[in-house]
Amino acid sequence: MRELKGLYSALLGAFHEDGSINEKGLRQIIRHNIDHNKMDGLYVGGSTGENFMLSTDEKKRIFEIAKDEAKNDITLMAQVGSINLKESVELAKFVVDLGYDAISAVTPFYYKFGFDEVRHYYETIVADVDTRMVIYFIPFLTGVNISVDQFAKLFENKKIVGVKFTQGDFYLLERMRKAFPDKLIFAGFDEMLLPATVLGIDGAIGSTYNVNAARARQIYELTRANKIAEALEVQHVTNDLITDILDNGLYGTIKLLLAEQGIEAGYCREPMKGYTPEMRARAKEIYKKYF
Ligand code: NGF
Repeated sequence: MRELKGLYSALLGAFHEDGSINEKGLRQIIRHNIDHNKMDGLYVGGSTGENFMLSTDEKKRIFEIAKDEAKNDITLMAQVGSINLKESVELAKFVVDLGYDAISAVTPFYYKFGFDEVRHYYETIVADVDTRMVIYFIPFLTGVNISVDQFAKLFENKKIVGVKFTQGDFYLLERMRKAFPDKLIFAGFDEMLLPATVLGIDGAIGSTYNVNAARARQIYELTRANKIAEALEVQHVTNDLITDILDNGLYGTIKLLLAEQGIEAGYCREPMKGYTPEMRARAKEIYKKYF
């Protein structure tokens, strides 16, 4: 079984201006993450992949393209979560058949699901697949909070091996680390990679790693080597970059920065907005400033 620990790029979606999948661009982004960024893994079908705006067939096509391009060159984790549980089950089977190394699922969102419903959701997704599940915990977007005691109940299922922790609550992160030394914890906020690493995460999954992989690797390795002051210098530059990216529009700006490197990362999917001339010009400035 392949090691799941390490740094993952949350794979961007690549779309043509009409919203259809840009297969050539998607393949280029995947290769860039493998050959240039030297990532340990790719997180396919997450927020960064604009997954929640796609049809089931489009999600499947992206999972297929990613596996076809990456082959066994990198660890592949597929985000299959959806509030359509039947779709999640179908996607989980689909990616396991494709040979993905692990699955992940966002907590069910929009309706105010109780913990029993959340637990039923995860149990149902993993029931008929032989794979490892990483819970995607992102309460600021889903509104779903899970306590340490509730995580303990979810982790009773041995197929549920970890959590992608996209949360700024470091008290909770420390409690989780202490309570679950054998579970995998992946940090989800790139701007907090250093403190999350201090607290003993097993890896990280992020959107900005598509363009800022070298600095992310430095932060992760320097912190693990206890060179905190040096790591902090790199986190400072990284956070200046992330602040500029967020100001200009997160996923669109990352795509424009990749375009500066000759990668056809394309457009975002509607209703995310297209590129204004100002946004394009600002992305060029950001590129010059940081790369
Ligand atoms: O994009 C978001 C949502 N979060 C990502 C990451 O946690 C999402 C994070 O990298 C992810 O891994 C996925 O599912 O695709 C941020 O973009 C980054 O830290 C900048 O805030 O907000």
